[in-house]
Amino acid sequence: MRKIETISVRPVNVPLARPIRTAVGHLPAAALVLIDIRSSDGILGSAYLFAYKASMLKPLVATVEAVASEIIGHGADPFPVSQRLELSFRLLGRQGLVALAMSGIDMALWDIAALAQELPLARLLGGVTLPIQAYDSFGIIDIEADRAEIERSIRRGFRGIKIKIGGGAVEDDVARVRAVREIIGSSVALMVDYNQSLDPAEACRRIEQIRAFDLTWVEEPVPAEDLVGHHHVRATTGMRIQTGENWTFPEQMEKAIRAGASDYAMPDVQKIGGVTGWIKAAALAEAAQLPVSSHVFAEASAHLLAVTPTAHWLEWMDKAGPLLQEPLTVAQDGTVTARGPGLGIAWDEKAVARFAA
Ligand code: SMN
Ligand code: MG
Repeated sequence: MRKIETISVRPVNVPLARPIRTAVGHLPAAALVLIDIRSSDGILGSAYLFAYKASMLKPLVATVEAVASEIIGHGADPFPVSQRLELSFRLLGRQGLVALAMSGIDMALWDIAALAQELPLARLLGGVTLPIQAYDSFGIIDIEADRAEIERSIRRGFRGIKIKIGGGAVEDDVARVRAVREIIGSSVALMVDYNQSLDPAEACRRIEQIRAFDLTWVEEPVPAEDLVGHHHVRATTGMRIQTGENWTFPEQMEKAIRAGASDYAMPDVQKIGGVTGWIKAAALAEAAQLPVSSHVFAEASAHLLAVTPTAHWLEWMDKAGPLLQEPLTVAQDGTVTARGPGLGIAWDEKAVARFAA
């Protein structure tokens, strides 16, 4: 049986081509934790986690190492490992950094499983690597300073653009949405993301002000855990609501579906439980007829959306690209096709050393 021999966990801080401004905080760089699992037959499975804040790198590294200590020397098959860890952490609870650690280890183990067969993950899961339509994801934009970058995204072939809004006056939201709609024209999809910054009444008020701009979705208008609030905004405004990046494991997705919280689903592979969690989430979405989009993690998400029955959009917000020997790319038609074998993650160790935190 293939066993888990060693697990290496390394923090890096990767400068972002576009720092991410959101209504609830700004991210100047991508604080990532790299996970490398070596199996007893010498296969190296790699994945990464996004810590959001540099201050969380140290605790996240420590948490991944603590969770990993429970499985060193055990079998490397992802499904029994996920079951073992679920039981082992049932008393503490699988949330927060523990959930991220489990998801990251799961992704690296699936990378090993696919590399062992010399297959792209999507093929190991019974699919093929497919071109997935992608939207270019911006933060809160500065209309003049970011105009050229948005025009460049359209020239690169993106057929969707997302901007973050909120955090200021509704007039600022309207000005930004109007400007982007004018820049991209009527045939390119436009999504907005409030990053949980409003209460339901204010969300309804603001949506009335921006709904004229043909929005594909309004994302996380209220706090992620406020499922009743999400449903209220959806039912009151009739606007298509997107949520899911903060669902921890499929259980939270199921609760959101039951609450009628959204029209779409966007699980985040580092919170939904890795590849193992995503497979379950894709089945829940199909049963509920919810189109599924990804949240960051383009490398793993491109494989997973290729085997997601209701696949919708891939979010393009490149974080790990500068660390990879062969970064993922966007085709001229605005699609992203997963790279293999495995997850398609092989580190450029010189770059990793340069950005070591
Ligand atoms: C987001 C992504 C990455 C960092 C902060 C915020 C955002 C999104 O919620 O959906 O792009
Ligand atoms: Mg979001």
